[in-house]
Amino acid sequence: MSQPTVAEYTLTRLSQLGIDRVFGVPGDYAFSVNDAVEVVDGLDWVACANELNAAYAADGYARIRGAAILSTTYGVGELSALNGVMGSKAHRLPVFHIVGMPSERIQHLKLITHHNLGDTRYDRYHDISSSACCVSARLTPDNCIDELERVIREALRQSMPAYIVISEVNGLMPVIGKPVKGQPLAKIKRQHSDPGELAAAAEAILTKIAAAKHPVATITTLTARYGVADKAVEFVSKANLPVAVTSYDKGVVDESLPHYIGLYSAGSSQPPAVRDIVENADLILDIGGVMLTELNTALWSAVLDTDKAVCIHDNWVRSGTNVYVNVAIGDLLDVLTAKVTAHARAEAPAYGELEMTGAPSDPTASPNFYPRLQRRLRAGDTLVIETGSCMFHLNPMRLPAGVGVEAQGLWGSIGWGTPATLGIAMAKTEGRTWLVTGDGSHQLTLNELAVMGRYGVTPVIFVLNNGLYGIEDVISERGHAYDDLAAVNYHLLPAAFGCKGWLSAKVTTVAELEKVLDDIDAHDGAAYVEVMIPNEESQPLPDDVIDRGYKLRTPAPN
Ligand SMILES: Cc1ncc(C[n+]2csc(CCOP(=O)(O)OP(=O)(O)O)c2C)c(N)n1
Ligand SMILES: [Mg+2]
Repeated sequence: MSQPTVAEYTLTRLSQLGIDRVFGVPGDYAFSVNDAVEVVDGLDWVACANELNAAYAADGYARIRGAAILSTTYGVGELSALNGVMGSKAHRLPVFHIVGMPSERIQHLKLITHHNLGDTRYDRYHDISSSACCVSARLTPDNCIDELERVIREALRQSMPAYIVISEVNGLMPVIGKPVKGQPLAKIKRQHSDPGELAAAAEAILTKIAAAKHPVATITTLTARYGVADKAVEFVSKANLPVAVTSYDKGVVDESLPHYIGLYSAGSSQPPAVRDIVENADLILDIGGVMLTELNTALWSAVLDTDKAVCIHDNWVRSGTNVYVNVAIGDLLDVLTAKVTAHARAEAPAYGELEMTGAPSDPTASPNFYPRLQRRLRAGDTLVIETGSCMFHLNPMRLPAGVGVEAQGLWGSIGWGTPATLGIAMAKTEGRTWLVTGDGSHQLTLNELAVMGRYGVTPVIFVLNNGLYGIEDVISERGHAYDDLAAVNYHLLPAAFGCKGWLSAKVTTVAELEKVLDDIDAHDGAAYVEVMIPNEESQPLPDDVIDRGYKLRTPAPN
């Protein structure tokens, strides 16, 4: 068999991880990559509406499959994708960003071509794009096989994006050397531990658990990124520890588990008793490393004693002032699970469904929308939560058994949710993908609906139409014109974008909402619902909330 080209080999090798789509926008410098997608077995091209959307879609896909491929062109394409790729870095997702660039013949002759700044410097974007990644490589026929092994290993070890540059001419040349046949992601050991540090960390943690009277565990999304979320749950189940998650980690634990006590969000914990359980615990076993951002701690109102916490990070552990390094999170969970014994555990506080409110003729509003949504989610479904007011309703809401969540609670780039829903829905093999997005966020990336329609993706989308950047209106005090949005007839968009077989509706009353939810239950396809939400919900707010939000009170110095 003849040798594959650099572009073909790169895509083949990455697809062996279990990736079956390439999200991107074509470009003449990237044609070798674009063409290769058409000939590599098991890979399909997803033609996104723009590179930022493609990056968000790849991010969503990587959340479900563990890794993703993004393909853009030189300069204009890769730079447009940058916000999305940086978000994947923040959220620890191995997205392989493959960029086509002008050929070395052009570069050596110092010719000026399009997407260049006119100065014949062809390396200008490398540092910018690679800063959104943890590893980068410029592939040639000679280095391709070795370099790809290095790039894949590092991206998986750090669970972050990788930047891969292939020039037009190199992309079409055969690789030199013996191609490597890779393994699916689930079979790859991504990190290795130092045996002495691993044993010492495990011993220290087991001793602390045995001595604790009121221990509590937290599990974060980092465990899912390394494919060890199930191990974390197995460990806390065997140890019989109560488990809380933060907003940032919503959905990483099945919320129907008996060990699950609820959302820890300092002063906004749900149920509220979770705050005391976590803050008064004599041991907080933090599996994955909780993010102490303002959004995750009700504006830094958390009172967590780090002396009482043991933090298990991706490859290191902190227990009080002891730090253990080169301890892989998966290895540690294996040792802990094998050795831990069950602890006595108090009954979890009551944490039921949201209360049903609203008469049939009442206008739709948050208090009557969320309880109805909650009761429609089913095991196997994924709920995508966009940044905006909806997260303050959805994060405290208890998820039905077997429902997962994806959100962008750290990077928080509005517009992420719609294309991420495309990627998530394409990556999932069962269950529905539900998106809840504000209208303002949706406006940034709603052209991705056409892509969903084209590829037959069937999400259920709720666009909350309050005519405002509502959450910003909350923070920026009331009534600023810059928070007002153009009036869009959202429910007409699926038809305009050519989405066939989509159920589409606008709901203004509780009766209409209930009817559309019944219709969605009975409909085996995509649905798009514009839900009218009164803009008064965003204001007026108590002055102290505005004050805390707007002035972004920073934590007091220690
Ligand atoms: C890319 C980007 N631009 C701007 C912001 C600032 N921002 C955060 S939330 C938000 C408004 C969201 O409005 P909408 O989606 O309508 O949700 P609502 O709160 O009204 O329900 C804005 C502009 C951001 N986070 N990301
Ligand atoms: Mg809005």
